[in-house]
Amino acid sequence: MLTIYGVYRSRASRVYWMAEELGLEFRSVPVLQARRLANPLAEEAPLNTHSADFAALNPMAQIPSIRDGELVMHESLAINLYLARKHGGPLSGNTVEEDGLLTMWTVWAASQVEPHSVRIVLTYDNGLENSEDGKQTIAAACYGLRRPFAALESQLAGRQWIVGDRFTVADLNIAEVLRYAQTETDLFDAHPNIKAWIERCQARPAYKAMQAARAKEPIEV
Ligand SMILES: N[C@@H](CCC(=O)N[C@@H](CS)C(=O)NCC(=O)O)C(=O)O
Repeated sequence: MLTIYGVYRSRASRVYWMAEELGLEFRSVPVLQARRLANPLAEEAPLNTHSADFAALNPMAQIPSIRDGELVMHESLAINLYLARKHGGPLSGNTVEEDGLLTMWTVWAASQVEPHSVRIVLTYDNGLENSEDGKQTIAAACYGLRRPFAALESQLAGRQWIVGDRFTVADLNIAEVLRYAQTETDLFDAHPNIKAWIERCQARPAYKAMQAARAKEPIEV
């Protein structure tokens, strides 16, 4: 059975959403971000990204990781590409060419979008969104997102989904990376194709199931 290491309040959310989409049975092993703990190396600390047991599994010291049979994998977006390819169906590529496009859009999300969107969500996580520094960070991140938003807005012109005519792993991966910027409603209002598309993605039952599980997880640890 697939094992997912992580918590819903982390980038593991992407993998939990994917597992729901594919209807996979999975086991979840809670691993917290070390930064959320006062003393992650304390003997009584819950399993976290700095724990020796987790380091033995993932030397990158980040969540999520998965174990699937003999395979151990890290990197949320790559894990989702693997799960899509392994389990097939509409979320994966129908052809080698489609597969190439799913990879292209995923790499684009990781390299062009996430460095900016993550700065926004971390500013909110740290409660700094109303501070001068926080406002500047968010403004700079929105500026960095202008080209990626323009590119995605044009890709979605006249289409419902990013690759092919159906929801795929590319939609899921990009929607999760863009979720980190969703507090910036002006940005989404200025890009109606993206706004409607992310609403379609987030209306999916599997997304809602992931969010329901996430809501049950404590914020304070
Ligand atoms: N590119 C990696 C990034 C993983 C990552 O940064 N995960 C964060 C949680 S969202 C983490 O584990 N941080 C370690 C920590 O805060 O101690 C992925 O997408 O899986």
